Amino acid sequence: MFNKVLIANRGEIAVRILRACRELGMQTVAVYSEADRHALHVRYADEAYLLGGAQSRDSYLRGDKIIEIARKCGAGAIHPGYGFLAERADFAQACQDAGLAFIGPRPSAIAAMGDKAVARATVTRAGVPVVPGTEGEGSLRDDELLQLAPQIGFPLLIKATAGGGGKGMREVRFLEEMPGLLNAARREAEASFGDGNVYLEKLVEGARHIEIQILADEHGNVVHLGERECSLQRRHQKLLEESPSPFVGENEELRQRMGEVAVRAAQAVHYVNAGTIEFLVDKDKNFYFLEMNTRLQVEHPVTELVTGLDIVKEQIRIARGRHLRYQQSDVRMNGWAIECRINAEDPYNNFLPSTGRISHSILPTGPGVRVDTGVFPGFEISPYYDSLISKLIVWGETRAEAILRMRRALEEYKIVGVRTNIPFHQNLMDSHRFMGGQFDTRFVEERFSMDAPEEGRGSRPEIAAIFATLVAHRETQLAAHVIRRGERDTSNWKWLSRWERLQR
Ligand code: MV4
Repeated sequence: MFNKVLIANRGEIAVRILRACRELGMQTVAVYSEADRHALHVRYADEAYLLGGAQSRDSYLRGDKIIEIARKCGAGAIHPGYGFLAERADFAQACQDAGLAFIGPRPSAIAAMGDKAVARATVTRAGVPVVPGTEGEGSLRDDELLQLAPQIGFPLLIKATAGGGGKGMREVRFLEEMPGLLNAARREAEASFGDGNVYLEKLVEGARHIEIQILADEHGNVVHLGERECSLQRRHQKLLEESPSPFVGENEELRQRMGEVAVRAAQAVHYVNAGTIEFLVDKDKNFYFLEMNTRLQVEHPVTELVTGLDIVKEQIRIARGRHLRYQQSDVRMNGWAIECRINAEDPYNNFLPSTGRISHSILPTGPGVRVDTGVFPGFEISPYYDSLISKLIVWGETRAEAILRMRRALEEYKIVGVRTNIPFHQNLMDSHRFMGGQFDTRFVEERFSMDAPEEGRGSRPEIAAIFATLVAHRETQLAAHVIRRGERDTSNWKWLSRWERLQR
């Protein structure tokens, strides 16, 4: 039985996992890259070991080195977080071979769900609905796919079997354009995954992306923790998630059916630990299995806030061989939670990543507000990793209260030094379609536009420097004086001039 855990990740999720370990009384080990010497997860852990260079392949992807460190320092388990090694069956197997607990599913479950064609075939046999498309687990040649396409019907999608995240995906509207698109999809899949295999699915238009969180122990017990609405995304990057889904809402019957199907999909691969089943849900509320994510997900906190469960602690308990302490009927969803992903990117410039040092920041706090972050003032946002600065998560009794609370929290949030997508989220909170819960996966890219940027934004860097200095000296007082509830416009620029007036 382990009581020392190595966290094979960085950023906000490494800190999140460290906190769960701390609460469970476990000892913690961090690993880090050259770029992360001063990172929060390194400071937070009991011990920390350098892996190598800033590039992921020299550090966080070095499974061999990570296992060696775990053995040397006496860690009994590895938590992979998300990304990096989290869904590598070979890494999970190597942990097992080294006598280390992998805090996640068995290698066989990762592999079965990692190949999307195998996953489709496996869950279909378990009675889980999938989008009509090609069947079976074997790889199909172009001539076979071209022959099957008219039976499936157009428009359809070519998808990579090794895929996920939309890579190697192509929309086909008619047969004549299919050979070229097959070529392009195979090439992209080969370049991204080293595997050019593809399969076909009928295109479901105007669908929502709704996923179900499940937990499974080693003794055959599986429960679901309700759904998350994940349709608000851009180029396959989720930007906002909520639970419940406004589309499922009060429809307990739909929630229950989706939950039962998700549990069946997990059971089909003898799943253990936390996992997520992604569904496409069409206008008529038909739902179809898309894929299963065999890891802890970025957006897990919204489920935590509505169910009151700590998913990471549950993962650790499960990996220690414990039984789930509750049945499906004990799981209740209470209130509403929304998560905004705060990214270092410029929403006024095509969401271009923004790098640099966070000179100052003020985090929103107060009732119903949670911020999961791995950065702090002085931290350098580098181009080596994803642009996630933090996750701002709020809880409210109702969706309306959660939205109002999110607006309040976004106003309080101040980040100086890099551009962030906070203005995007503020615009989104004001959007009538968002407020009405009327959006699908195309909404952000096709129907949403930002207000014009505020005057002066980005034009006077010296003011940013002055502002930063002022904040450094008067951080708490400044916040107390200037931030008033209900003031919509609290951009850094207006905030500065108001502060200056107060000083006169
Ligand atoms: C689909 C689909 C419509 N019909 N499959 C995108 C990434 C991959 N996980 C699956 N994806 C989709 N598969 C069928 N048969 C639409 C998407 C899709 C999507 C899915 C979830 C979240 C956002 C999306 C954005 C565009 C397309």
